[in-house]
Amino acid sequence: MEKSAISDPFEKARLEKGVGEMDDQNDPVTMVLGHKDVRKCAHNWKTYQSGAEPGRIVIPSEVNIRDIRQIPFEVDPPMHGEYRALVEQWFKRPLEADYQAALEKQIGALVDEVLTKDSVEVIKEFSLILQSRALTLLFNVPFSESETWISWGTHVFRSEGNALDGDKANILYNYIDNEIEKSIQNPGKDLYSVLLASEVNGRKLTKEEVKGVVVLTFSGGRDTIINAVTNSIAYFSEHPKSLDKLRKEPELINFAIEELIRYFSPLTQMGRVATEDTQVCEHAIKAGTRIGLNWVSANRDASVFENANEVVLDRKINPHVAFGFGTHNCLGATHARQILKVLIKTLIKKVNSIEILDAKENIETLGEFKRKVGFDSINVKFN
Ligand code: HEM
Ligand code: EMZ
Repeated sequence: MEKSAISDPFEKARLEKGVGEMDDQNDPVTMVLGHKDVRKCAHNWKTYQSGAEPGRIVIPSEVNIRDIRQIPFEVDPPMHGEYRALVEQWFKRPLEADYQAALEKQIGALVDEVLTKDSVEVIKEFSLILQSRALTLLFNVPFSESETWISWGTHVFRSEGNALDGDKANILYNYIDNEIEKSIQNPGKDLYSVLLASEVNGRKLTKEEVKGVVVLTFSGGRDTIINAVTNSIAYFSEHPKSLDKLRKEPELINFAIEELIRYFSPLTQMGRVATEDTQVCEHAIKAGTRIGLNWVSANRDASVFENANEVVLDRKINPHVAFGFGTHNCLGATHARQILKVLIKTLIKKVNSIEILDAKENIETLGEFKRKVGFDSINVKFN
């Protein structure tokens, strides 16, 4: 099998039962697997809430390592809408020409650098750096901040081997507290200052609320982007013809981005807590227990996607849910799409081929299911 291929472990359960069971730190999850059911449950925030105990809708649950509520992610309507309205425009800035030009400069320089090396470990020497640098644009802070962020590694709450890591979370929290104080003393045009100046329900946001938005901006867009970038490099390495096709027909790039995101689905699932006894696919869900909106399984649903297990680069109708669905759909999607667009355009311009030297897969275990997320490490040579 190709190294860049990602198979679908959920097919049988999706077809036979529509759900799959997994335990997570003694707080089991009923994973919803079909595209229609995932969208239905994501839409139904009254029955399946996000505003539970902070950390509980994340799988693996983060209740033991944080008590800060991430905003707007762990808030339900109507308050969710109030918060979201504050940041919606800010998260659309990646569409601006200046933002794109800065991204092109950053990614161009990084690709030039890796082209000079005999071997590049893509995660640490490419994707993590790319992600951290690009995030300085979203925060609107100096480029040099990215050096600190790179030192945190690929996940802000997890260490090597994926163990939840409270000490690591504290590094992030202390950093953010400090940045918030700096912005209070000296307001600027950065995300912290903008949030500190904004109001909900006629009052200023509290420091705790600002922190809740900022933590989410750091954590939501980190391993997801790193996986998307790394998996894209692996894919184009093994499919040079796809890169040629995009070189000749750049009008297909936007379709290719959606298709790669569908195929990789960098965020496997997100949980919700049931507020009442209910059912999914005739499977009882008790009030107070968790379901998982399994985006990755929904994105391989053959009743929606023809040749669901293949990358169809120019797939035209692509209602994937890799960025979620409904109320909480990904705020960072504009930034993520822009990164992939600039990455692909830069590869087209500067890179002839990419050779995989060796790779170690990153496999998530979800009950009986084993899902490949991407790589723990992957060494390549850029030519
Ligand atoms: C929400 C995926 C990149 C920030 C979500 C959700 C998904 C997702 C599936 C829905 C969660 C839910 O329904 O509970 C992804 C993927 C990404 C990506 C696949 C990259 C390829 C980013 C980036 C940022 C970000 C770069 C910011 C820097 C957020 C935020 C939310 C969110 C703030 C919550 C929105 C809300 O609650 O209204 N993301 N994400 N994401 N994402 Fe992303
Ligand atoms: C949470 C989540 C956000 C969580 C939209 O997803 O991303 C995960 O990587 C984090 O661990 O805390 O921010």
